[in-house]
Amino acid sequence: MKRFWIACGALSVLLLAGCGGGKEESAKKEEAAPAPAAAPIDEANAATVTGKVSFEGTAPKMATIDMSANPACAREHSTAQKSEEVVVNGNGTLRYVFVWVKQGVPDRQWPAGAPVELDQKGCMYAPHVIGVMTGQNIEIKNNDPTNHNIHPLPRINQEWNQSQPPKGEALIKSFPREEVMIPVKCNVHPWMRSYIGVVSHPFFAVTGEDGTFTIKGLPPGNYTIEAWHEKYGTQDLPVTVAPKESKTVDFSFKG
Ligand SMILES: [Cu+2]
Repeated sequence: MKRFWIACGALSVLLLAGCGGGKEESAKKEEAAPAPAAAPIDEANAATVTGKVSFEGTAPKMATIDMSANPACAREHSTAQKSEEVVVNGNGTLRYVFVWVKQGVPDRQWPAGAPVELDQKGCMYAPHVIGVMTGQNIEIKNNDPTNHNIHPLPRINQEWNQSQPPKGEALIKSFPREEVMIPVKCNVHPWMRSYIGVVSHPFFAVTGEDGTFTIKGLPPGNYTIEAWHEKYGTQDLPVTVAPKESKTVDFSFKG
């Protein structure tokens, strides 16, 4: 640490600049290290990877959530809610699997999409799993007549928590670093749980009611596709796509 400050001081003299990581300095850093040259994305040759995530075995019984201590939550439901940790679809596939291209995507600046919504409805997060790009906005809504306190628990990004009043204004948040996955909890309602996948490119998807995923717009190349599930962990599969090619990559998790 001492050495750092000495070096820092010497540099300050040379550069006539401070060493506190001020706004000006970080702006300079960004200028000094731009993203790799942004050749136009060759959409005409883009490839697609699709697939499904099957579930083998017996689906575990999910715990019923007891909201009785929080009438404002309980009143929002006509039937008891179950944990969404494992949701097996009617067609034997697994829901809420985050599928992303883990390796092989060219290092460049990819355009981020519109904000992704994360709602708090009936004291449940909806949807249970979302994906965003680094820097892409997440619009966090509170549709409930009660307070929530949203609290992401990242290991790489910065942790924060913020309370949100009933039907309050949406919070707009983003994460600057790639992180698969960030668990999210509510400091008020211990059963509330969601996951956010943050990826440095737009090639990711979350399985829904039919257990399938589609990743479009991939440059031709060799990739590792990873499927992540909160209970069953991760699986990686390789795939090679030629220009305009569409390939299928199927995953299977055992219960
Ligand atoms: Cu809550």
